Amino acid sequence: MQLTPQQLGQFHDEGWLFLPGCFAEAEVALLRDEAEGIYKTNRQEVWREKTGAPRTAFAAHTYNEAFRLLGSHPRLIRPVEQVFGEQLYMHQYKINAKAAFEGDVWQWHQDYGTWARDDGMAEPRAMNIAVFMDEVMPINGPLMLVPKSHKHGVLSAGHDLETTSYPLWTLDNDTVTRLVDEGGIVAPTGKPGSVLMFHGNLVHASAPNITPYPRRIVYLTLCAVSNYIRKPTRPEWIAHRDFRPIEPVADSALMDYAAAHKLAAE
Ligand SMILES: O=C(O)CCC(=O)C(=O)O
Repeated sequence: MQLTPQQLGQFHDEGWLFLPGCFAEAEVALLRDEAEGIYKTNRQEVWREKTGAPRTAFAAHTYNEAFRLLGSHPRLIRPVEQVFGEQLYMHQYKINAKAAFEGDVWQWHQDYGTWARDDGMAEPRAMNIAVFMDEVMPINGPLMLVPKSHKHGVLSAGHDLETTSYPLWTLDNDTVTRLVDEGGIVAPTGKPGSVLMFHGNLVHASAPNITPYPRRIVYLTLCAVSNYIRKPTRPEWIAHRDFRPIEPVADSALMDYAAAHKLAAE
């Protein structure tokens, strides 16, 4: 999958791009099933909300075949390679749960702020590409983005260790207000299988999910190989040290695996 010049223009100008219908229901249904299995384990990679509900599962591409195939999927890898003009490695991999009733807030932040401060990443030549596993609606805690905020570089941030179970470098209200005055806020919504990519410096957040509808999203953090992290402080399963370039699998690989999996279950 290649981005058009118009899509690349929107990404550079606005800092985000929404690509509906990238994955078929059979592919996404498999991922949902596998995610539920992972959330039920007591692996160290499964991070929980203060209530005990799953918040995120890290590094599933290293121990789960379906998520491994997604992590090397050409529909995700090729567009990001196109933006950075080089091959990519996986810096981080998360399956965020935003569980029904219990999914907690993600405060306003920039991802590259964390990658630079905690992992020693040299430049914002990495980005998150999100795959919706559930329908993301205005009511179940969609990701909110501040368009154009990526043009302001790394903003000063405080390390919030209190608000949720997960430490995050967060922005103050004045900074967010100033950026929203300029760019507004968008909250892309859509069906399972939609994909959202956004610049590492784009300011974003999401509200708690108090609805009965889970909002599970997989995030691949893809980093240009030449921009590998120099001073990691977080565990390997949060900030990976395998800097080998990702070789994309066949476009049909996830669908083939989903079909085989379904047959085996029957
Ligand atoms: O999944 C969400 O709602 C937010 C996730 C996020 O902001 C992040 O992982 O940096």
